[in-house]
Amino acid sequence: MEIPISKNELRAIPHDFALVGLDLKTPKPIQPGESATLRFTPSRSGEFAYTCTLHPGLMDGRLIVRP
Ligand SMILES: [Cu+2]
Repeated sequence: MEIPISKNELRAIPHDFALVGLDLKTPKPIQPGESATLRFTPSRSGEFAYTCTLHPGLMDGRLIVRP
C-alpha cells in the first residue's frame, strides 16, 4: 500500500507523517511545497494511528484499513 502524503501547502513549516508504534515514517520532513509517498504493508485490517512527529498532539489521526 502506498500512502500519498498530500502536498504540504503551508508556506512556513515542515511536517512529516509517522504511523505510531510501527517505526514507519517519512524519511525526512516534508518541506513547504513538497509531497511524499510512504509505503506501508498492513499486517491486519483496522485502525492505525498516525501523527506528525514535529507537531505531536496537533496533527494526529487514524488510518483505516478495511478487510
Ligand atoms: Cu506537522
